[in-house]
Amino acid sequence: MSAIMEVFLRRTRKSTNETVAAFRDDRFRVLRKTALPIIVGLSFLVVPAAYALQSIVLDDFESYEEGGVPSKWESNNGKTLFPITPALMNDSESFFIREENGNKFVRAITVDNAFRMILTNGNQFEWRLPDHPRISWDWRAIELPEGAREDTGKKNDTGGAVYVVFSKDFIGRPRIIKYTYSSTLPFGTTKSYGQLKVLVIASAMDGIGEWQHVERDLYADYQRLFGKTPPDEPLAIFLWSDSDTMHDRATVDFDNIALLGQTGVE
Ligand SMILES: [Ca+2]
Ligand SMILES: [Ca+2]
Repeated sequence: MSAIMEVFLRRTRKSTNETVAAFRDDRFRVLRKTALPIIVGLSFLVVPAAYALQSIVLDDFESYEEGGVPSKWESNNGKTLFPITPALMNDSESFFIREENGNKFVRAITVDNAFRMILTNGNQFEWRLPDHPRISWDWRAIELPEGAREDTGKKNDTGGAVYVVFSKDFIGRPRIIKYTYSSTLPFGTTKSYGQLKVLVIASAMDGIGEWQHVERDLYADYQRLFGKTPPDEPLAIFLWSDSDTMHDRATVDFDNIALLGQTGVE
């Protein structure tokens, strides 16, 4: 266990001492597959070769057996990381591989509980942000904790979230952007929990039950939320689900977690 991992794993399921800073921003965009904007400019045609790097597919879940668990990923107990195994799964937290129409994905289910899947930079993958400044994934909310909202501690559950852990500050607190599929808050809402910034990029207000494609410019998001340039080597990525505060349940599917180069849509 590295010191860095120990630091960010101290960030647990509940946070306090918040300040409210919710606002909307049209720059926050969720790109639905059916409405992917086509933006082709001259700059696209003259992109330097150095930027034309291939995407890093962190997981498309096709390598696993249906009904299995995503064993490439790890979970944690306090500071200790360990691979995900079927023995970790139970009635209140399960992340199993499902298949529909020939495509496999992971289904995150929590019932009055919380669970995360972790990939660590330098362990399961190698990532330099200048080379791959964007992250993308597909997700589908099946059910979300009723009434949950990320801006209120007594209701703070997120049925599905993706965390990007960037670095730690001078006293060791991890700097994180938590991208959420919110039960109640509108798209574009932000909430600051100190070094943990929550960004609502999908909302049940706009519906659930359909696959959505998400693509985020991590430089732009970090600059907006932290007011500075992000570090070159982020630490980790989590997939997350919790329903423990509302004592409810959540079911969210994840697929195609990838890091993208500069070339392409922006
Ligand atoms: Ca897949
Ligand atoms: Ca919670």
